[in-house]
Amino acid sequence: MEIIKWNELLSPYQLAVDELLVKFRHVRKDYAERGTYCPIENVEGRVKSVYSILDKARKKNVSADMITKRLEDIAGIRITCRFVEDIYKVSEYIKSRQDMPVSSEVDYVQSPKESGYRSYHLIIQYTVETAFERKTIPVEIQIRTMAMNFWAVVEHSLQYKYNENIPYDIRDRLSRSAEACLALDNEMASIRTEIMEAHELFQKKANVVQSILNNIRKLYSSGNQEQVLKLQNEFFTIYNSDNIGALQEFNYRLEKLLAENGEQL
Ligand code: 0O2
Repeated sequence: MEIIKWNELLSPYQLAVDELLVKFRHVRKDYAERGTYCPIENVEGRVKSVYSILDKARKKNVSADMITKRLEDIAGIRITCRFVEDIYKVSEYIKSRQDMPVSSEVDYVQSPKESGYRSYHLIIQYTVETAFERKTIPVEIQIRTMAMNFWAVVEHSLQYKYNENIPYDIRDRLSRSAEACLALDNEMASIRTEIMEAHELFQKKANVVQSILNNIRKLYSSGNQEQVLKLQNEFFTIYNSDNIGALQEFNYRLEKLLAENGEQL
């Protein structure tokens, strides 16, 4: 067996994680620009450290030359959602993408692990092109709610602390807190529509205010500055009234003025 060049070996995994982070963050941006609720709340990624790879390989009895064939979570993406329903929306979305072919999936949301762990796992076969090669590698995507994530992160660090032999009383409390997380997810699901509407309203307001400010700036540099100052004062009055319809109408007026001035919107 040859010496393992870990940096070279892990480089395509890092590229896969970097590319996938850009893609999922862009999905969030697309939703935000439309002012619609995004089922992805947060996305993070990592390449397993060499120490964790060796540790997992030892536990699973995988020889060094089989590591990249047998360990499918060397590259990992974690997506957190607000609601359980969103987990399934995100997983369906991933399955619909051509660049993320799914090779396996496990639903630990419907069938939690004995530990209480809940999450949706997908393994995708993702193709990267490095400077020297084209390579298809497995990437594990974990999709979970924020409540599930909170529990899993705490439990994971306890497993690490106790070398996977968590004392019975702590395991018992973890089990009860897993139930509390499940209850929280269920409660949140029951008020999902209200939360989504509030989120969308906020996003719509933020977008229209941003557009108004851009339009005022364009009018200021191209037209009658005294008139634009009056418009800015008018904007503040409308803004304080907290009426999205009035803000949209005001923005429409600004766009008309810009069009009359022959400005690009
Ligand atoms: P890390 O440090 O997060 O990477 P398999 O052969 O498929 O049964 P594998 O590969 O362990 O075995 O798959 P599994 O069980 O789906 O676990 C993959 C990852 O899910 C784990 O990676 C954890 O991140 C997470 N996970 C699974 N079970 C638990 C659990 O009971 N508690 C917590 N907190 N996380 C869990 P790693 O390599 O264990 O850890």
